[in-house]
Formats: sequence, structure tokens, C-alpha cells
Amino acid sequence: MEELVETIPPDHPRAESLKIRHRLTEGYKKGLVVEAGLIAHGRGEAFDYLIGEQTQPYALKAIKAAVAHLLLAKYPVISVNGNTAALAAESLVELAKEVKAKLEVNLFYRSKRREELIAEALMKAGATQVLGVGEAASAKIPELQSERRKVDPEGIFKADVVLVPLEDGDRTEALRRLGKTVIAIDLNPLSRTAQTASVTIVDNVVRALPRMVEEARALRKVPIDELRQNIENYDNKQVLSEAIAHILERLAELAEKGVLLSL
Ligand code: PTJ
Repeated sequence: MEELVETIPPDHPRAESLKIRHRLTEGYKKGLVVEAGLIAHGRGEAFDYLIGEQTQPYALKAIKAAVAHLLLAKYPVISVNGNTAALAAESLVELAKEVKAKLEVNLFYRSKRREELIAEALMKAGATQVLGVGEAASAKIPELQSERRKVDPEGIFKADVVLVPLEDGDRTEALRRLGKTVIAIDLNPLSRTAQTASVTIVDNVVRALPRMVEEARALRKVPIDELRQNIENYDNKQVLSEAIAHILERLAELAEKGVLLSL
């Protein structure tokens, strides 16, 4: 992997994006990421292209509300799948520490080997405890058929706030039905996850998670009432509309110019 990454010229206009791909393909070779995860990343990349590959104001608004939820939660849990572990293990661990959340492995394509590899990656990144591995995932989310239904009784099952970076829609809906606050990070503002989460951060996990860590450090110093106010004033429907409008406006501007020089 190192040798391949070194072949990317530093001034290549898409160097950053290519490096992220390498993190994912390396994760795939190690067994953390599944084939479908590579395809899911491609879909994410396409939306990131449309967004402009930068964290936009609507995402910053969602990040603030998401962190306020995590800080005010009684029992916050961060759900980790293959892609996020490969792309952002360090940020996941840092965020868990800052907001005092548990980390739980939760997979659509669950296997013992993948559970262990992902837990290992998190431990290597500094985690001291990882839930949802092996027999520990003994509870079930009702009305959910996929492997994602298997959760830890000491983790997602008990959580009041769950962060689900890079998700598939069914579980978000099922968790909402259980009365939990669901925070999603999804580059596609049209996905079922994005549309059904309580707070949707329309951004790349590689940018959003480090921002969340920074925000957690800042918001920890803020009075509780202010955090509550932040949550009360937050409107996810509005944020999703702003994300879609941003893509539309950006495309309209580029179409007017006739060339895609600003990409
Ligand atoms: O590791 P597993 O077994 O849990 O499987 C994970 C995958 C990703 C295969 C599974 O969750 C899946 O199939 O997901 P979907 O339904 O393809 O949804 C993935 C969503 O994440 C899509 O809406 C993508 O646009 C979005 N996405 C992809 N890469 C990123 C992303 N969002 C934020 N940051 C990314 N880097």
C-alpha cells in the first residue's frame, strides 16, 4: 500500500481522494471492508464531487447539533462498520473519548473475523473497550431482518443516542422506532438513512468525524442550557433541504460557466 500511495503525485488534483481510496482498498485487503463497501464508497465519492468535497455550512450546523446530542446523552454509543473503521478509526476513538460514548461494532455483513479485525483496528487506534463482538451482540433490534439487528445489550440496545456513520437505511428507521436519537453521517442527502435520521451530517466521514472531535472539545465548555437550545433550534428537514439546494445551485453555476474548472 505504501508503495502504491507513493506513486500518487502530491500535486495531483485528486491526490486526497485517491489516498482515501487507498485506505479503503487496504482495509479490504485486510478483511475489514467488504466488496460492497468499496461500491458504497464510490457512491459516496460521487455525492462528494457534487458537494464540492468540503464541509458545507449545513453540515457544520448538523455537526453542532449532533455533538450537543452526544454530550447531553445519558448513554451515547458510536456504531462502527467496516468502511468507517478503515477510514477514520482514530477520529472515532477520539470522539468516543470526548463525548464519553461507547464504541460498538455493528455490521451489515457480519462475520466473526470482521468483528475481530474492526475491534482490533479500534483498539490499535486507542480504544480501551469495544462492544458488539462475538457473543456480546446478544440483543436484537425488533423488526429488523439484517445482521445489523444483532446489538450489544450494554451498547446500542441500551443507548439513547446512537451515531451511525455510513449506514443503510433499515436500521436507522428501526432505531428511531425504538425512540432513540439517531445521528447519521451520509454524503447522500437523498438516502433513506439521511431522510430518517434525527440529525443528518451530509459530509464525508473523513472530514466530519475530526470536526466533531473539535466541536466536542469546544461544546464541552458550553452551559447545558445552551446545548439544549441548540438542539431545540435544530431542524433536520431544513438542513437536508439546504444540502440538496447547495448541490442544485452548484451544478447550475457550473452549467452556466459551461466548464467544470472549479472542481
Ligand atoms: O461494513 P458493513 O458490513 O456494515 O457494510 C457496510 C456497507 C457500506 C457495505 C453497508 O452499510 C451498505 O451497503 O451501505 P449503503 O446502503 O451502500 O449506504 C452507504 C451510504 O454511505 C451511501 O448513501 C453513500 O453515499 C454513503 N457514503 C459512502 N462513503 C461515504 C459515505 N458517506 C459519508 N462518508 C463516506 N466516506
